[in-house]
Amino acid sequence: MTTTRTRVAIIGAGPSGLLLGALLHKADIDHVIIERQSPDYVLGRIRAGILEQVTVDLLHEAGVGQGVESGGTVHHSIELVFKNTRHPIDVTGLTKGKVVTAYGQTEVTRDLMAQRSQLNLPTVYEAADVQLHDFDGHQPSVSYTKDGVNHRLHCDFIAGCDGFHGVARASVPKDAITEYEKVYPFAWLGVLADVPPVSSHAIVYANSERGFALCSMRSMTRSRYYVQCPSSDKVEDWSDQRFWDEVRRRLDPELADRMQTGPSIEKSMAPLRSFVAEPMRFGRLFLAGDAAHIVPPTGAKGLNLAASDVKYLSSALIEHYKEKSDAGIDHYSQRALARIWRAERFSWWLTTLMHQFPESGAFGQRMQEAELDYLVRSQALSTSLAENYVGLPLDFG
Ligand code: RFL
Ligand code: PHB
Repeated sequence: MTTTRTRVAIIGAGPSGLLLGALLHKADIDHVIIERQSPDYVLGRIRAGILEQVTVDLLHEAGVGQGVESGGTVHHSIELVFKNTRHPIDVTGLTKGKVVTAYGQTEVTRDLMAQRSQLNLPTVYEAADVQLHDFDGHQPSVSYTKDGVNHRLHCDFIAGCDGFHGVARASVPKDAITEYEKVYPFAWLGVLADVPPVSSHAIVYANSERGFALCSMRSMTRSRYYVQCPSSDKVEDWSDQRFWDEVRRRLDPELADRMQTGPSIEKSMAPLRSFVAEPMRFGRLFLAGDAAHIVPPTGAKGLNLAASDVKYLSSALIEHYKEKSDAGIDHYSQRALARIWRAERFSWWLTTLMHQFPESGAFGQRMQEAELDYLVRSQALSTSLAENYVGLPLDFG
């Protein structure tokens, strides 16, 4: 058994853990990241694609803004398709100049990983049997096994950045945590392909009687598409041909005609869920990102919420070490949850508006179409969509 010490033990090397590590490093606060998987496995998970300005600013603050600066594509609008017709929403015009940036989670993760290895910051990959100890007391620690050797890492604080299925939230006694959850009765099937995006200036969100479809991008030569499908479907049920045919049927005729298709380089299913755990602090343990909350991906908020949690948490830890004040630590949970619930509402609303719900039938479809008709004609509703899409400021009243 080896024994070491650090100030902050971070569980999980997804975007939350890596970004927290980068911000702590900038403030000279030593930390170790412990990750269950290998770097290649982490990079192989294709997920988010849209970054709010708050997230882009944080990447710059963390010293990894170069990638998004050169490889990201700024979007000023989104396109809503319903009743086979496309309607642009002028997001920038409705939000006094705000934008979002198309830049993949894989790229964000790769940039953060590259910085860590360049700076030689400690990351333990392929750590097995990770366990959290004594976070309710004064001497927390994390134990794990690597290559058959047992290790124990003593620390001041533990940051649980280990995603929805991680060990951190599961280590909290059941009576100390309240969980709120909604599971949707469908999933998204996603395909990544090396074809130019059908719309490079805006993400396309399509409501159709056959279900939801989304056209997104990773670069001018790489696209990401999704279709709503039954949760019971398997990836093997969907040949590339079936997938592309289905996307086409859910778009307006012009986009359907213009869309270029090609062999998938990744294809995966994602269940849709809304979830919040309260609180997000338990003594010397903090939860951040998907470890504490999940949004359905429709609103593109998951990674962005992870980034805002990490901003609040890193500021709180920096305040603790530099200013000897625990005010930030004491307010972390409340501050993060206020923004999280707003994003939960937006993601739930957009999911409900855009997807086919098996139980609501033709009446439900007409209600969605009436709301979408109203939305694209109403400055008030379009503004509400736009201001939530670009993301709330870190400190909103
Ligand atoms: P992650 O990315 O799940 O990383 C957690 C890490 O912890 C590791 N881990 C452990 N490590 C040690 N010990 C254990 N016991 C561990 N258990 C787990 C895991 O291996 C992993 O490396 O969580 P994090 O860092 O909080 O990041 C959250 C984001 O990944 C997530 O919110 C987004 O991907 C959500 N999301 C989107 N968010 C956006 O902001 N914009 C988007 O456009 C967007 N699109 C999406 C999405 C998520 C999707 N899926 C697949 C759910 C599109 C999709 C399809
Ligand atoms: C993506 O590019 O993966 C993406 C974009 C927008 C969303 C969800 C996912 O709302």
